[in-house]
Amino acid sequence: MKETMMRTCHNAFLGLAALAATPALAQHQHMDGMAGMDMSAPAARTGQGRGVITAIDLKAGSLTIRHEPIQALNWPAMTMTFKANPSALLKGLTVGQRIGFDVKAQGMAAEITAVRPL
Ligand SMILES: [Cu+2]
Repeated sequence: MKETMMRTCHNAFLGLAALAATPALAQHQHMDGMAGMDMSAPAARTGQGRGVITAIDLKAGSLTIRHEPIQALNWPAMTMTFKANPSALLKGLTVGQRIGFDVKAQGMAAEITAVRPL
């Protein structure tokens, strides 16, 4: 019992301490639906991913990718929408295309900063 409580406290502390570098999974999964939530501003982190484009929104300058796990960001595989920065990255891309990409994540916002056709 004591051990369980210790572990719980320890994990909670680690979770808080790691927020800047490694947002909790739930935070990432809520990225699309809780954009208005006020989070403290963690440092931007970057990673590289691979996945298949499932939607492109030229008007919004965004694309949706069914991506593989991104270890550098501690993200599991999922489908999510990214802002393309710059939006010109979307030029020439097609739905169903498999790409490699660079992503910059800061709090609830995630941007694609580079795209490489695979
Ligand atoms: Cu994701």
